[in-house]
Amino acid sequence: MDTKDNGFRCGYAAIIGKPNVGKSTLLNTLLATKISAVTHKPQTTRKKVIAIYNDSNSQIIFLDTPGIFEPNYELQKIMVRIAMQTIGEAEIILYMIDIKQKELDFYILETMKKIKKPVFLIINKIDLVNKNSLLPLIDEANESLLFKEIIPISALKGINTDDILKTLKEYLPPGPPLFPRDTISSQPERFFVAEIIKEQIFLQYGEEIPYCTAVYIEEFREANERKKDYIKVVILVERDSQKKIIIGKKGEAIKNLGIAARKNIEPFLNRPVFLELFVKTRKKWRQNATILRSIGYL
Ligand SMILES: Nc1nc2c(ncn2[C@@H]2O[C@H](COP(=O)(O)OP(=O)(O)OP(=O)(O)O)[C@@H](O)[C@H]2O)c(=O)[nH]1
Ligand SMILES: [Mg+2]
Repeated sequence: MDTKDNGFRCGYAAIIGKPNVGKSTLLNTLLATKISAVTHKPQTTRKKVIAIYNDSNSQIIFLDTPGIFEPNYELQKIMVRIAMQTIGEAEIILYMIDIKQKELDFYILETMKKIKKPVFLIINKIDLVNKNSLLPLIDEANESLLFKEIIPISALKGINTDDILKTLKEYLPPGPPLFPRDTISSQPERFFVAEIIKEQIFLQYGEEIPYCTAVYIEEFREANERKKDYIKVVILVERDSQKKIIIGKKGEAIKNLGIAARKNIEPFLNRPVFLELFVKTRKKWRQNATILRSIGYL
């Protein structure tokens, strides 16, 4: 199909906002695929996630970002930097807030003022409140004059999410697709495999464990027709006590982690895998630029 002169539209849209507002959930709903990690805990997303929406007359490259918040240590600083840089890469910004937030976040609003790009305000989780409680927030947003569009949605229930696609297409520049139209991401499979394992760590372990943990893929060997892919995964922790918790009594916890991760990796890759998990202690890895670089954060 010739996509040059037939009204085809293509461009980048970044989803930004505080941690836990539902950015990654929106991405999954818009793509009707589980692509970005979602948990009930904040700071689930640490790296930019690229997901490509394709239909007959558009290609929208969505950039999911880590939440913007006051960072305390190097890893968190990097996460916020990634989110801010991603704003620069997109044509349109989807600034998402949680309806329960009640008011707009001052720090992020200040940033919005400096952006010379269309910003949509996406008010998420409207399934949790009655419609009337939306009105003060919409008034405040209108008065700020910062937003080209204001779209209340439920990312989880898929309420009004099609409006985002429809409206985005009106703002995207005309032009041919930048990626092949059957592509769902420009990031490699191993990136998503690490994301799935990290998601399971967030879901299965309590308190500080998820935040002291990083996952990276040390080896990813694709199998020939009969065998399974072999994936060797390293889970970094900061202390030996955390390593013990990850492994659990008689290795029970890490075994369950492996099973749950594999259950999610196999449908994603659409093939069976052999997953091997190793835990390594690296003191203060979250502060260490060399380690952060070696595991792909810098
Ligand atoms: N009720 C309700 N819950 C939602 C909705 N959207 C997301 N959630 C929940 O909010 C929590 C956080 O969702 P995520 O998509 O991980 O949020 P995020 O903004 O990507 O979070 P970070 O990656 O940590 O910045 C999860 O428990 C979601 O199920 C929604 O529309 N309604
Ligand atoms: Mg996220």
